[in-house]
Amino acid sequence: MAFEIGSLTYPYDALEPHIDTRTMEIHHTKHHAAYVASLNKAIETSPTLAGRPVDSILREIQSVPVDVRLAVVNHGGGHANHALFWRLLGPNKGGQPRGRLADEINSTFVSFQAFKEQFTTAATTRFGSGWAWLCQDEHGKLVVYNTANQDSPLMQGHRPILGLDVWEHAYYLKYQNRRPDYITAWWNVVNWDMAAEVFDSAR
Ligand code: MN3
Repeated sequence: MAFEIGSLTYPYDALEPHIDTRTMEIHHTKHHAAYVASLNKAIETSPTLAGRPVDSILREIQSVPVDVRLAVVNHGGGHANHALFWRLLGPNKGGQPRGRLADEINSTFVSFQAFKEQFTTAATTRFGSGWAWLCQDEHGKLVVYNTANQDSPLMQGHRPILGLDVWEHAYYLKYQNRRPDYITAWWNVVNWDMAAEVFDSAR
């Protein structure tokens, strides 16, 4: 069973004006689709990986055959990262998390505002292409950082709770060189209920 990009739970224009329709469409049907196609191609030659969820493959990246490992890091990471990214967006979202995730953010980062600043810095200062993350580390503690390219936090035993794609393809059509404006806009479409669900499912 080959990997698929899946469909979004909202239309491409649902995140306007924060993330524009054309960017959403190209990002999903071209960029995400390309990662999935390349991942499927890599896995074709490694039957031991077939049928396994991508998250599980990334968690055990050291057991992936060396000849396809880099392809799986890049394209498997690309698939897993984007699949999570779409789930964590939605129209009329933003605001702040509630419940256990909110409590954990407050106790770890002092306040939601302080967390938001730390995350924004991680997203702004990622040089070149990559992602900003809120993750649970191997001890279950919340951590904020960024990764290069499509490197998934799953590869270091972390569980991503919230991820922001800061590759230029994610924002260039609307924001050009203004990554900070894209980051500011993105906070308005974060689906915190979904992030809380991801967080709670990690227990
Ligand atoms: Mn992307």
